[in-house]
Amino acid sequence: MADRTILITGAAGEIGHGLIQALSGQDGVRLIAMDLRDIPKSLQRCVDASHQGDICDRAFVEHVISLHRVNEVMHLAALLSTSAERAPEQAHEVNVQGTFNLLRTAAEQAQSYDAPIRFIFPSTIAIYGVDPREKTTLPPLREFQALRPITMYGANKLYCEAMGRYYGRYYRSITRGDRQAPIDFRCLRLPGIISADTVPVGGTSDYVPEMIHASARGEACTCFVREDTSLPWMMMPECVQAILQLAEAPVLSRCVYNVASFSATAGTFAEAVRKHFPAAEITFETHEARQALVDTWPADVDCLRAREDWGYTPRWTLDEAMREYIVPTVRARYGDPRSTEGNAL
Ligand code: AKB
Repeated sequence: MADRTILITGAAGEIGHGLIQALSGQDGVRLIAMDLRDIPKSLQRCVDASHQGDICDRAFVEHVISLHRVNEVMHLAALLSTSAERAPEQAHEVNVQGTFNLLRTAAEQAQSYDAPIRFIFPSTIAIYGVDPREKTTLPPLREFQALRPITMYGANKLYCEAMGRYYGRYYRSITRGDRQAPIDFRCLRLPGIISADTVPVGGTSDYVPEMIHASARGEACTCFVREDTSLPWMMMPECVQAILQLAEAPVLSRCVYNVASFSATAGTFAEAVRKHFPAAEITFETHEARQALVDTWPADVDCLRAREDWGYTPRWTLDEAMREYIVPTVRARYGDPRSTEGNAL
């Protein structure tokens, strides 16, 4: 039997793709993919089993977890911030009830086999809520500061962090005696993530990946936030590596960790993109409601605890990431936008 049987929810999403590619074929690892959407054939080939279905359906979640005797969950399925503001009740259902179904079922399975289940939960900078007037003067936020989300997505994720901590530390504390808690809950608060392979949908930090992919395809792009809007960022390979490192870390002093590689404004990204794609047509036209969301997310976060506890280290600065990761990958994908030849793929 494999040492790790990992259930990946939201497997067909951006992070799911990256994680499955990184874990596929590793010794002692069985991968079980789950998604509401069709799981592309190219991903199905990299996993041991895949299931299409809804994490809100408790019977389905129970069936998959017990069928494969899952001992690790990487729970990526979620409605992101912009989608969640468009359908807040549905977001609550997916982001909270779906997470609860997974935690509860995993806890039951852990108890029946008397072995805790590791549960990796990507949270977000949207759990923070800073005063927009103070945003650019605040020092990088620590994990316990400014926990006042203004979005449904941020509120959902913050609550699920607390629910995970409960299952990981305090579950049935009055009656449990000296038995260990059923869930080994580990959470990263992710910044804006940029993938050179995929374009995100439904997030509010999507303006940077949109700008990069449109420019690489030779298309014009309108950025929906102001040029001076700053957020923390990391590249997809760094995100995947951080999730794997956290999942494999032996001992942790806490459940929740900030991670990010650098902080940058939308204007700085536009300059970096123009440097590599001189014909890029990037304009700025503020969407006030979406701007208001990112104005409450911190410009930077303090990652000291992740560095100390499990050796998190950013791999790239913005310039390095453009040079070593983004530009070569998008050029291989779309071709050179100045070329008159048809673009690849
Ligand atoms: C979003 O924009 O909703 C996400 C996030 C910052 O968590 N990318």
